[in-house]
Formats: sequence, C-alpha cells, structure tokens
Amino acid sequence: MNLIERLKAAKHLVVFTGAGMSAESGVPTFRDAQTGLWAQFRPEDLATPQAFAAHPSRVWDWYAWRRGLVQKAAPHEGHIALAELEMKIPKMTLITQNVDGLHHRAGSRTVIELHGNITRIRCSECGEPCEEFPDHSPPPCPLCGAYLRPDVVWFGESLPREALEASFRVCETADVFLSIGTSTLVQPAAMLPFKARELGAFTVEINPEPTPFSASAHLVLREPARLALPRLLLEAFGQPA
Ligand code: BJW
Repeated sequence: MNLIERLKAAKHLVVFTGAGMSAESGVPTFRDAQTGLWAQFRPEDLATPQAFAAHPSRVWDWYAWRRGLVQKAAPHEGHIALAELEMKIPKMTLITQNVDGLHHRAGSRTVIELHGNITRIRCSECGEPCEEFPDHSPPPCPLCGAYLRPDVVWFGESLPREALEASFRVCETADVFLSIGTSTLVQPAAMLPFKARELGAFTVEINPEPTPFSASAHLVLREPARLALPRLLLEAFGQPA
C-alpha cells in the first residue's frame, strides 16, 4: 500500500512536528544553518535554567521578542491541512515540540505539547501560572515574588510527564506516523519516530533536509510542509486545505 492508501485506511494517525512545521509561517527554526536561532544565539546562554538564573533579564527579553514573532505569525496551509486530516481519520494525535501554539490556532484539537508554550508564563519557583504579562523584565510572581519565566522546557529540564507518557503510548496504536519538520536531534522527543517504527507504524518523514531518522523512515518526502501536507490531504480525501 502506498501512503495515500494508508492514510485512507488509517485508524490512528500520529503526527509529530518540529520547528520546520512553523518555518513557513515566519517562526525561525533552531538549527537551520543560516536562519535558525542557534546560528545567532547560543542555546546555553538562553534556553537553560542556568542561563535564566545568571541573566534573568536577558532570557526574559529574548523570549519576549520571540513571543512577538509568534503573535504576528499565522498558521499556513500545512497547519490547516493537518487540522482537516483530523476530521477525516477516526483518530489522530498531533505531538508537537513547537511552543508557538500554531496547531491549536489552525484548529487541531488533539495536540500534545512536549516542550511547553511560549505564550504562557509561570513562576520559576512555585510553578503557578500567571495570566498577566507585567512590564518588568523579568516580572515577579504575584504569589511568591520569585521571577516569572516562559512556560517552556529548557535543556536539562524534564518534559511534562503526562505529555511524554501519552506520546509514547499513542505510538503503540499508530498505523501511520508522520514526522514533520524536525531535525530529530533533541531527546527524548527524538525517540518517538523510532519507537513508532519499531511498534509497526508506517513512518514518513517530511523534511527538505536529511535527519538521523531518514534512513529508518519507510518513506521520505523531501519537501516543505506547506507544500506536502495540502497535497496529501487532497490526494487522500479529495479536499483542498
Ligand atoms: C522544514 C522546513 C519546512 C525547515 N518544512 N521541514 C540523550 C542523549 C543526548 C542528550 C540528551 C539525552 N537526553 C537528554 C539529553 C539532553 C538534551 C538533548 O537532547 N540534547 C541534544 C541536543 C544532544 N535534552 C534535554 O535536555 C531535554 N530534557 C531532558 O531530557 O530531561 C531529562 C535529562 C536531563 C539532563 C540529562 C539527561 C536527561 C529537554 C529538551 C528541551 C528542548 N528545548 C527546546 C527549547 C524550547 C523552548 C524554546 O522554544 O525556546 O526545544 S531546544 C529546541 O530544540 C526546541 C525544539 O522543540 C527542539 C527540537 O528542535 P526541532 O523542532 O527539531 O527544530 P530544528 O531547528 O532542530 O530542526 C528544524 C527542522 O525543520 C530541520 O530538519 C529542517 O530541515 C526542517 N525544515 N524548513 C519541513 N518548510
């Protein structure tokens, strides 16, 4: 069976996305050579608890700048196609490493956020979420006075346990698994496509560039997400995104 036939017959589609999924919405990736955030900034200076402890204001301001980029961005046809696919297939689970909320904004319903969400903030000590975005850099927690921080997962921090467990669990019943726009380098999320393949899913990578998963995928589409996903939707279900 080819991918289109498999999508039509799928009982449970699992989709795993990374920063490349949002690149065509204008949200920079991390590791692309010219345009990725890590070409310009060092992750250890900005995306670790140690960086926040040493330079809270610098880290807060960097996230405030990125939050602005995300707020200006809109989901593209690829995000919309994934939301449409969810209506066509009996069960679909979307696991994202992205913190930009674009899948929700596109209308996807069953979304697992593995690395948090940049539009939320919480206390770095008591963990309490905060709805307000005060002007200070960084602002104090209204409850305990410690600094507020973005509600994202930094290097060296654990992923939200329920989200991680649910992500591995859905790999057990996936019949098709799409890995889209991720370099498949950051653990433990990067294990998911390998796990899905091991457990019997038909695995597909959608990425213009090779990744450590490419050689293990059953099928590789060397295309950008914005092009590939609406076409898959159209070919499988006769509907444009
Ligand atoms: C397109 C496209 C288009 C472009 N269409 N595609 C085991 C071994 C080794 C190391 C570790 C390990 N276990 C844990 C670690 C340490 C670490 C890790 O994995 N390090 C590696 C880098 C070596 N992991 C952690 O620290 C994690 N915590 C953890 O495991 O806790 C337990 C523990 C702690 C300490 C030791 C051991 C265990 C936490 C990871 C948190 C990651 N956080 C970030 C930042 C989030 C907040 C923020 O946004 O600032 O998450 S880092 C960054 O990388 C972000 C992403 O979600 C994540 C993945 O990146 P992604 O999405 O794959 O993006 P890119 O840029 O890498 O790739 C983009 C891809 O798109 C490319 O392939 C392009 O080709 C493609 N593309 N245009 C389709 N149009």
